[in-house]
Amino acid sequence: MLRTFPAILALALTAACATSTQTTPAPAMTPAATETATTMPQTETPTAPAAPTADDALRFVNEAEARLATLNVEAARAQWVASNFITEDTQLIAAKENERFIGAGVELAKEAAKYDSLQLPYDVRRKLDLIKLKLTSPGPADPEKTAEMTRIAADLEAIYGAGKYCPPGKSGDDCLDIGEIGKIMRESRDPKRLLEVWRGWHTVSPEMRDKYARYVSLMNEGSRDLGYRDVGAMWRSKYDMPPDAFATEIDRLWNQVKPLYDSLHCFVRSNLTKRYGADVVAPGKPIPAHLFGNIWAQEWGNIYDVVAPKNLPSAGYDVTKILEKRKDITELEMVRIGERFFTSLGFDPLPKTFWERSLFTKPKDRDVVCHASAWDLDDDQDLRIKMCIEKTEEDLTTIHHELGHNFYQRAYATQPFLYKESANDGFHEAIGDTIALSVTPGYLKQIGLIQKEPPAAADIALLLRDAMDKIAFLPFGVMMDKWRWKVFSGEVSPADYNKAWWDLRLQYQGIAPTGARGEEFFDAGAKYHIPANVPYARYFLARILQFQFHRALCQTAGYDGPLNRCSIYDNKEAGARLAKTLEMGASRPWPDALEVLTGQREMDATAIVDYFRPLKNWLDQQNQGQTCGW
Ligand code: X8Z
Ligand code: ZN
Repeated sequence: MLRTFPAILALALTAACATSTQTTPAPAMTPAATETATTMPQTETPTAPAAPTADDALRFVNEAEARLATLNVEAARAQWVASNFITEDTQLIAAKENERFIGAGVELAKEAAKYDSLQLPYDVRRKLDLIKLKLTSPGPADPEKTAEMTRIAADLEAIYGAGKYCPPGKSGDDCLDIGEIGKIMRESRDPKRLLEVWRGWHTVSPEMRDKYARYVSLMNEGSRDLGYRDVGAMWRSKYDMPPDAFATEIDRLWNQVKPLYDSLHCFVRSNLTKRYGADVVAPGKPIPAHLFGNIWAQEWGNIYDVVAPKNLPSAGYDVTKILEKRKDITELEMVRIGERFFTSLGFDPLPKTFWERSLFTKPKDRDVVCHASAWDLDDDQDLRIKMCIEKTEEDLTTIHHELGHNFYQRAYATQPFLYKESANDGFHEAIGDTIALSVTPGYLKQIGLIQKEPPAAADIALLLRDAMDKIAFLPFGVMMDKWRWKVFSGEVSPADYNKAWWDLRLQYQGIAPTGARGEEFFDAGAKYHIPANVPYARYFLARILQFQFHRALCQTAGYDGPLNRCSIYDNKEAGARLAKTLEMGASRPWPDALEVLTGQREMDATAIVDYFRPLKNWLDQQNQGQTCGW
């Protein structure tokens, strides 16, 4: 989505802005001196344009900030409507607004580069850098090409949003949308049915293939105009470090957690073999992609029941079953539960308009983009989520995730427009998840969802259930952008899109499709963030960061015990520390924000590794005698 507005989006900017018709510089940014006619050359002969000065830079930044802020709000509103009512017209309107935004973004990014060699005050320099990096999909200099690019972008997202699998001979209501597909993946244990539905969903994306290839080429053209090697290099430049250093950073963090993933993979595979037989899940081989309870095999918690040993002391409750039974807990009430966690930390309740304007459940009468997102429509108080909530544990977690975006947006609402962003995009994705880590058995008991807290002996079961979501996700979080980086750089050409996709799925996740997946398919396109062009390294970073945040906030709360039992619910000290970090927005490089929250200046996977250490030891015992790997 957006590109800007929804915290997940990507096309243009990333936060919506305030009322935004301001055109005058904010007082703090007024030029120190104004050039007058007497300082201009007094000659008739044509001269080279005067070299830009620090005052020019300041004036430019102020004007650019005001202009982007205005366009951002307009594009956000058009995008909101387009995602809530998928029609030809709403797509065209959204594409048009996006085109205006991108046109301005490109123009301003080029202009910003003119000040590269000047010595400037901190805020002016930082804002110039942010202007240069604001776009996720930079448009080519030719306005017609930018128009084409934004139409393709709207089209791709609409194809995904309206996508359905129609079984042979079926049509209309008998076709399955992503919500129905998700339910079958979650609940069915019939490998034939799972494979059919898995293949069914992947019929949605082949029509995206040519459009996507063109989209990539147009974005690349735009990125080169701005001085980047390709769009991937531009995306990797957004982390206050050189792009190659960022790629190395991802590899470093991945190598810290890989042993944990390998142990989990080994354990899950041997139990899937027990369940489905060696002819379906072959020992020592990659695991078939359709058996994980999730259409993308990105989180595996839904098949916990298939892999957990019967003799393992259990947690004794199942949040999905509790939600199904509790008629008083509606989808809206699930959002209220999430909100109450934030208010317990000291944050203000969400505004009335949040409840009036959000989309909480799937409308019966129209296509909407159901992929969950959080929006900031006016860079101030008009916050919303858009979700097709189902009464499951997974969606309760996602609600916390989305609200994390909204509370972040509100915390930085007092910053100037260009700082209305997270410290880095991994921070935005990590906040709600950090809160969800505090949804412990103790907390569930406190809010009356369960009656009894499970004993310490249930910790392995609890950790295993968590790891099947959190640890299983990590290689998926890495490979998504590894694929795009290769596509953007040209290392992978359109003729090899699918091959490269499955090579990376194999290399990182140890999974494989059942049956050949040739180039007539475009399996990457069956994952929302590819057609929606949302960068994905952020989610990998968020998985690492959220444990680092959780550890630090639990320390702040004075907690001393196993981290999987720590909840910061109702702790105002932890809330204040979190709020202080969120309020900074993007005003400082991310290590500064990380230091405020955790005391550390580096992203550090030891928190997630320590959290799961007892499970890792247990898994390694279980795996004895197995041949792990693939
Ligand atoms: O896209 C999301 C959020 C919106 S930012 C629902 N997530 C990633 C995904 O679904 O693939 C959250 C976890 C990873
Ligand atoms: Zn998110």
